[in-house]
Amino acid sequence: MALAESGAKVGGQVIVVPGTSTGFTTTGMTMIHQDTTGVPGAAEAGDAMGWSVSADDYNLDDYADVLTGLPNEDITRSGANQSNAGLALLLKGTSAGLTGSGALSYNQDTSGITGWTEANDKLRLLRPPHPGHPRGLPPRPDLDPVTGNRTPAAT
Ligand SMILES: [Ca+2]
Ligand SMILES: [Ca+2]
Ligand SMILES: [Ca+2]
Repeated sequence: MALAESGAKVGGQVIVVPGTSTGFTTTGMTMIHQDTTGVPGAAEAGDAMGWSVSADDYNLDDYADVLTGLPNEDITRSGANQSNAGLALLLKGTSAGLTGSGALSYNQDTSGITGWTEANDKLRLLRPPHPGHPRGLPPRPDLDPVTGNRTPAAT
């Protein structure tokens, strides 16, 4: 289970609470934020990391990963600060749980993503809901985990 919570870490965080046969437990609970080793950027007040969370095995290694949105992350574009442009972070799941190592960051200036970074874009999750699925986001290995675009077929 992945939880987003405000009021704990400045800038927000994602907390993974392990589930057991008898319910959730704080044993092995993991908190990841922008000051966690390996996570791009830095935790700043108001970033709102965890505003959105989506757990899925995005890289198909059988460990659940977490895609989380930071709608109030500032992005520098062409030397100018774009306030609240927004960012999405993809956090990697491992056999030992969620980790900051290998975390990827995406904003509208990331190669392959349409549009560009502007103030108050408030980009969160880039992956659109799956058509026909009421809650969206079932595993779709044929779709780019971030943009939702169909990935080119291997040749
Ligand atoms: Ca930040
Ligand atoms: Ca994975
Ligand atoms: Ca934009």
